[in-house]
Amino acid sequence: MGARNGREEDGMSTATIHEQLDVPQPPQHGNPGGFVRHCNIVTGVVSGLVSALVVYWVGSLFLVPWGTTNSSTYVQAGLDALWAATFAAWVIGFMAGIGAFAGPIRWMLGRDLTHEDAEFLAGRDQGKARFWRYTTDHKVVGTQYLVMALLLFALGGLLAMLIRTELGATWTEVFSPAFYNSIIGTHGIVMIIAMIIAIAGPIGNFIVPIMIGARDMAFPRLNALSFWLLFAAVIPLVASLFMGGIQDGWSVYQPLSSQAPLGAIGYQITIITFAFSTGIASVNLITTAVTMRAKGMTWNRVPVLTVGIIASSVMGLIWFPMFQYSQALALSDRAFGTSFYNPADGGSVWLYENLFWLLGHPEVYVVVVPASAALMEIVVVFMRKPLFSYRIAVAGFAGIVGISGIVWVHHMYMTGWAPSANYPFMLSTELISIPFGFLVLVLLGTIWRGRVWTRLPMMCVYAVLWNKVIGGITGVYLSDVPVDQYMHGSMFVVAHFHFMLMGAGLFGAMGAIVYWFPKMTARTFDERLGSIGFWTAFAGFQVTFMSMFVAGLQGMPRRVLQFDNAFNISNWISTIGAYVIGIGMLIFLAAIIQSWRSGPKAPANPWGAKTLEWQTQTPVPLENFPVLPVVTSDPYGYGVPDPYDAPDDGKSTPAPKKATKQTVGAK
Ligand code: HEM
Ligand SMILES: [Cu+2]
Repeated sequence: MGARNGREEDGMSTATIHEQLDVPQPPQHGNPGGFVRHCNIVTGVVSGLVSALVVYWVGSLFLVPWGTTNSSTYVQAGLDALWAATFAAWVIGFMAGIGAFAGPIRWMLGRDLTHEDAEFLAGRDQGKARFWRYTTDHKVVGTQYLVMALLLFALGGLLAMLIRTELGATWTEVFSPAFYNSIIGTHGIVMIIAMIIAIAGPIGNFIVPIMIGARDMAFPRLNALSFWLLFAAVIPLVASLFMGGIQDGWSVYQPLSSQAPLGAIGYQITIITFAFSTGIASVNLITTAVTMRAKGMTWNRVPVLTVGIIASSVMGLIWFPMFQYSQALALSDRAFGTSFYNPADGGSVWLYENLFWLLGHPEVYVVVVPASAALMEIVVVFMRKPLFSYRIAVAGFAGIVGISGIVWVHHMYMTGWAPSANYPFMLSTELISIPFGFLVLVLLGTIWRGRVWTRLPMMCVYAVLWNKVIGGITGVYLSDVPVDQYMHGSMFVVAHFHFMLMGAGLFGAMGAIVYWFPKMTARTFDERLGSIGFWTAFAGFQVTFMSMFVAGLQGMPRRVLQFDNAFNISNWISTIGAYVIGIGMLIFLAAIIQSWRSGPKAPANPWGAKTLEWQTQTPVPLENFPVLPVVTSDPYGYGVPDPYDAPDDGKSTPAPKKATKQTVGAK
């Protein structure tokens, strides 16, 4: 990507510009950062726990006696209200303790943050401590999201191993039915949350601002808020595992969920809080991409990853509130005795299912679209070829954003809600495979006749292409009403969405993490160990879910503890496959941890890539660019003779600058 120096040609820092532009600075009160200097994750957790305890105690004076677990319907309502208030107190108390409200409170008190305060909040000169604080630097927030995603995948993966252990042990029952139910539901929702943040969180936050030539996100403090809200949101979900769990699957259908154990309250508070976190993150990503692009970066020069992240954020922004409402109404029915979903009092369970799936389906594209966009960034670098068609890629994303909101009823063909609507939704569902096909076409077109440089990120492209085709084709089968009449609720459906969410989403995210690892961690990723882990997991994945397709075709229902012996063989094979996934993922995780801790230092541009994030130093300075770049061409001019195009192996010296216009001081 051609770039030249911007306004800050003479290396002026933001502070100097403020002075020159005479930006009035509020007086500095005390040390930079003020109250937030004393806040971190520990003060957050303590403040959250204390708030929860106080609210529980006060509540137990008025609602139900301290320590009540559950009994009659009347007491149940009081108990639900008590725990809803306790979990809410945890979230608000934690956010206060980590310092999330310091900025707005100071503003209200007329003591707005100074430049020094902002620099402190950005984590300047704080070393590793900044990762445990309410830090606004997008690179820190991106790293925090990466660690959170890894933790959630570890929890979701462990639960998956337990599920497969139960299904593989056909001769006995390993877990109690109630606990097994909650493992399935918790596995599902934990993995969904992990997948939603997997790329938009780490890479969206760390890489996108640099990729568009900006110094930070549009709203740095909101950025930190979105991450710490996610942190606070996860705790009630984990707690719910010990409060009877989520007994009715990740979709927590009504009216079952209104009668389920207290764990359901934890789930509801988690989703309500998580929806705020994703909403804030989506607004931030979209505003950053629209308003913070480097000079010269016109829309047709915006890297495709950024376009994919915008598309995914738009879908999240539109549809996530549906999920939030669905749970807020469920909570209200349990704690305040309303009857939104209670047919006996004029409510409707179909209202719940519609609200849930209005998010439930677009959510799969919130996962798959960023993964597809990331792989497009990777394929051009390792095929050394321009992207097959930038326009078709953008059309694919736009098509998915548009159609993804009008397909949700394919999850409700069998509910009896609106049989006459089934066929129009069958049509819209099949239509979405067209823009989805565009994304596959762009990858294949770029691979076609390219000079492949086979490194791990490129291997992920091949793996995801295979999984996408299997997931896509089986999706078309299921979108047909007659087929779904047979397949609905079977293991075939489970295998299909794993091929999409995990096969395309997770394996794509693994490729993206490896590709941007050097820029994010300033370390070189151990590709040998990583490849062993990746391909082991990939092989296990095929075995696990291909045999689940078979079990589904044989008629095996999902979410069952006991089943007919006819399904034994496919379940044994599937369980062995799952353990192989587990081993592969552990090896891959070991490669991440080991490389991050002690991998060789990474050069600024190990892939010889052209997007802006590779044109700045590694480790990336707090301001991202010593001097803001100005863009003069699109980012995919690969294969065009350019002596500057050599991968930075740290040995060969780059060509003299006048060859092509590049960011001054990047190297
Ligand atoms: C280690 C790999 C994984 C294995 C072995 C695995 C296995 C399973 C199995 C066997 C079920 C069905 C249980 C049943 O209905 O009887 C299931 C459900 C589910 N899985 Fe996974 N899974 C894995 C990874 C993932 C990933 C990465 C996602 C990403 C989103 C995911 C999302 C889900 C969801 C949403 C459900 C539905 C839960 C429900 O019915 O409420 N899984 N998984
Ligand atoms: Cu769907």
